[in-house]
Amino acid sequence: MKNLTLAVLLTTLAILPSILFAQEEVRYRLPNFITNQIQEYGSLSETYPKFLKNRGDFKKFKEQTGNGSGVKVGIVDTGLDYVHAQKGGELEVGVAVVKVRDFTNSRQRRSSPAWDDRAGHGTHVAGHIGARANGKGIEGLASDCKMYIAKGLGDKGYGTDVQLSNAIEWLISEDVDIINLSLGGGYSQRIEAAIKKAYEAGILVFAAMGNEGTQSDGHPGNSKYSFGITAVDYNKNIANFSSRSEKAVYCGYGVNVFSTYSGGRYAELSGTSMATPDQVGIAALILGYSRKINKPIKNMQDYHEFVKDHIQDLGKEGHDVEYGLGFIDLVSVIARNETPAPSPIPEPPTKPEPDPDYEDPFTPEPSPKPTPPPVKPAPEKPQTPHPFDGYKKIGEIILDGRKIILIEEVK
Ligand SMILES: [Ca+2]
Ligand SMILES: [Ca+2]
Repeated sequence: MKNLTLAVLLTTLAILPSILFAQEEVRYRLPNFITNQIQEYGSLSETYPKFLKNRGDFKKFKEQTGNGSGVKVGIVDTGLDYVHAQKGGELEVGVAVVKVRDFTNSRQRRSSPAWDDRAGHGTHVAGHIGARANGKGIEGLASDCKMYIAKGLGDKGYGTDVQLSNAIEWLISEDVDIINLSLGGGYSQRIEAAIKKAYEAGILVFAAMGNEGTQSDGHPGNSKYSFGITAVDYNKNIANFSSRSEKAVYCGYGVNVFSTYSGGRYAELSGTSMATPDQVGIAALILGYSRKINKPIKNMQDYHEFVKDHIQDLGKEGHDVEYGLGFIDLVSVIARNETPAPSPIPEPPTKPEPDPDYEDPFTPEPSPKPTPPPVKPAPEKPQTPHPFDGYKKIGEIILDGRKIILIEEVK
């Protein structure tokens, strides 16, 4: 009898968490983002996008900060493009991307795994943060960071709060430092609980404010456990589509952002979905830098303390609904903390070691004949002024309600 009572008690306890969340599933989605142009793979030598070039001497600040080295960035989005992810690709698995996992029960296809990004959005976010400096495609903000990709939004850009909170829980268990949430919806207790847990674990959570173009905000961008991000153009003017909110904390470049896309392609997209990884990439640099100078940032309060005197106030004086606290001036953050290098002794070159965290998502597949990647000589040409130079428009298609301009190389 005693045992039975215990069994009943244990069963009741097991049910408790689901009682706590006795609510309907909440559907979350990508904020409506704007697709400007798409470019085929293989046509780019490495390009430095404006989100890098518009911040001054980016090569110097990448070097000074450590380029995100050792910083673990989690992304909950539509997955990772399989073409870009394959070894030798732009977001080569095992270097920039450490782990990839599907939480949406997407279909495993003959041509690609379940975690493949068939929407393009998640790959765009990932490239903005961490596309490798590998001589092709683009270079991301913190191109030496480690990315953990959780596919919490399915192939049509939607996910339930159950899928998304599972994805966030996984990232917490992987001990990531930062989480990117370029998504939004109505309030969800599950999501709130998951990001509160991340917050309490000292993870910096960044979330998109939404693309309503009005004073409004989505969850979890409006949560006190996240940094809500609005979008500005390269002149640091608020984007017309960006949601405005009292809950906005920082703003980031989110207009005409050029990054990696589905099918091995590249695309220029606009949205607070793009402004969020812009701030996550900057945070990865700042976090790595804080460790380098032995003032490690351990939580969101620390982060705010570290940057607060280096925020360019925009718009109305002080905090405002359009820009939040403003635009973080990375160069100023470094200049304040930078001391003249005391050691003239050059450090011995370190050999790259295999990453213990690296989980090869390709392992289950028996590898066919090893095909050596085509060795291309490093392009001698200086970088092209704009990635679309030399292309002409050949048509337009509507995909998932978004206009996509097709372009082709002009020979
Ligand atoms: Ca690259
Ligand atoms: Ca202001």
